[in-house]
Amino acid sequence: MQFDLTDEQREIQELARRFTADRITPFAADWDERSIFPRDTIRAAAELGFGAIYVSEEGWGIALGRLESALIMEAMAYGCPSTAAFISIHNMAAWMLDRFGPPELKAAHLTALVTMERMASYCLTEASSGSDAAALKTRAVRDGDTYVVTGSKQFISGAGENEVYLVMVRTGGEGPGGISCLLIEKDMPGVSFGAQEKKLGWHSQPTAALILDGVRVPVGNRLGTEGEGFKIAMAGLDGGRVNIGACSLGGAQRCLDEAVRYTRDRKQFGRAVAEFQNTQFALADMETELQAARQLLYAAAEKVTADAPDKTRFAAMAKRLATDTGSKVADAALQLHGGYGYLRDYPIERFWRDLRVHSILEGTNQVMRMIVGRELTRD
Ligand code: FAD
Ligand code: 2MC
Repeated sequence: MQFDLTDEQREIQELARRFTADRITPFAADWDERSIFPRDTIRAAAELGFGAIYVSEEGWGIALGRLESALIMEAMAYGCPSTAAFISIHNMAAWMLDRFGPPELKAAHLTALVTMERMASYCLTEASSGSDAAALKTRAVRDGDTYVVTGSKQFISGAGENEVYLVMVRTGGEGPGGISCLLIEKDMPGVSFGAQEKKLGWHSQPTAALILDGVRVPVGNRLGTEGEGFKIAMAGLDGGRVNIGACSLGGAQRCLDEAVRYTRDRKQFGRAVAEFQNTQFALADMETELQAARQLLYAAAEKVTADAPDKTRFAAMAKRLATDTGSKVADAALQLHGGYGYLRDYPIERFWRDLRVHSILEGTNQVMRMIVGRELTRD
C-alpha cells in the first residue's frame, strides 16, 4: 500500500496544521496547567468539520475516510494530544449514532453533534469491567416504551460537561449478546456524575463516573437492535483506536521536533549536543520508529474505511504500535533535554504525561495483543 497522500488529503492536513498552530499550540500548556476544558476551541474545530469527520453527508457530516481522520488527529495532537483525543471520542460517538441510530434519533441529535454545540461521550467501562467489557452490569429493564436504566460507568471522558452519552447497558443475559446501546442525555432525571478524576495527564478534558439511577430512556433512543450494543461499541472502537494511535504519532512528532531543536542549541563539552553520535543515533531511531508506526497506522485507517475483514486486527496492531512508539519517543526526547525536559518550562513532560494513557484506554495494549493473537491462532 502506498501512502503518497492525495492533493485533497494534503489540503486537509494543512488545514488541520494551521488550525493547530493558531488555536491549539499557543494555549495548550495553560489548559494543562489549569485543567481548562477549551470548549470554544473545540467548537471552532467543529466549524471546519472536525466534529463529524466520518459522519455521512446525510448525517450532516463531512463524510471523509479514516485516513483523513488520522491526519486531522495527528495534526491537532502536535499541539495538544488531550484535546485532539477528546474530539476523537466525540467523532466515534457521532459516527455510531449516524451508522446505527434510528432516523428520528439522528434527526433529533446529529446536527448539534456535528457543530459540537452538544458533545458526546462513549460509555463502556465500569468499575468491575474494564478489559472484560462484555461483563458489564449496568441494567436496562424494559417498561412499556421506555427502559429503566440503573448502574454506573467509570472513567467517562467528557462526563459532566457533555450533553449526550452513548451507554452500553445490559438488556438481556450474560455476555456480549445481552448488551444494547442507548443514547442518554445529561438532563434526564436520574443522571448524575462522580467527582472529576485527578489524572497524570489529559488535563484539558474532564473524566468522571456517569451514574444512572432509574433513568427512564425511550426505546427510540436505542442504537441498533436489542443485543447488538457490544458489536456497535466494538465497531466504534475500530476507528477510535486508529485515532488514538494518530494522537500518539502527532504528539511524538512534536517531541522529536523539539528534541532536534533543543540538541542543536544546547552546548556541552564545547559542542552542540546534537553533534554527539549518541544523540544522532537516538534521533535516528525516533524518526525510524515513528515512520514505521505511521505507515501501519495509515494502512489500518484505510482498512477501516474499506470495511476490510481484517480491519479490527489492523486497528489493534496499529494502536498498539503507535501508542507504545509514541511514549517511547516522548521519553527519549525528554532524556535528550536533560534536566530541562523534566520542567514545565518545556513542553516535553506534558506530552510524556498525555501520551502515557494511550497505551491504556480504548483497550489496553495487552488487549490489543489479545485481539491479534486470538485471530492468528484461531482455527
Ligand atoms: P483492567 O481491565 O483491570 O486491567 C488491569 C491490567 O490487567 C492491565 O494492564 C490490563 O492490560 C491487564 N489485563 C486485563 N485482562 C487481561 C488479559 N486477559 N490478558 C492480559 N492482561 C490483561 N472508558 C470508556 O468506556 N469511556 C471513556 O470515555 C473512557 N475514557 C478514559 C479516560 C481515561 C483518562 C482513562 C484512564 C480511562 C478511560 N476509559 C474509558 C477506561 C479505559 O478504557 C479502561 O481503563 C481500560 O479499558 C482498562 O480497563 P481497567 O482500567 O479496568 O483495567
Ligand atoms: N466489530 C464488530 N463486531 C465485533 C468486533 C468489532 N471490532 N469485535 C468483536 N465483535 C463481535 C464478535 O464478532 C462477537 O460476535 P459473535 O458473538 O456474533 O461472534 C462479539 O462481538 C463478541 O466478541 P468477542 O467474542 O471477541 O468478545 P470478548 O468478550 O471475548 O472480548 C474484547 C472482546 C476483549 C476484544 C473486548 O472486550 C475489548 O475490546 N475489551 C477492551 C475494552 C475497551 O476497549 N474499552 C475501551 C473503552 S472506551 C475508552 O477507553 C475511551 C477513552 C473512549
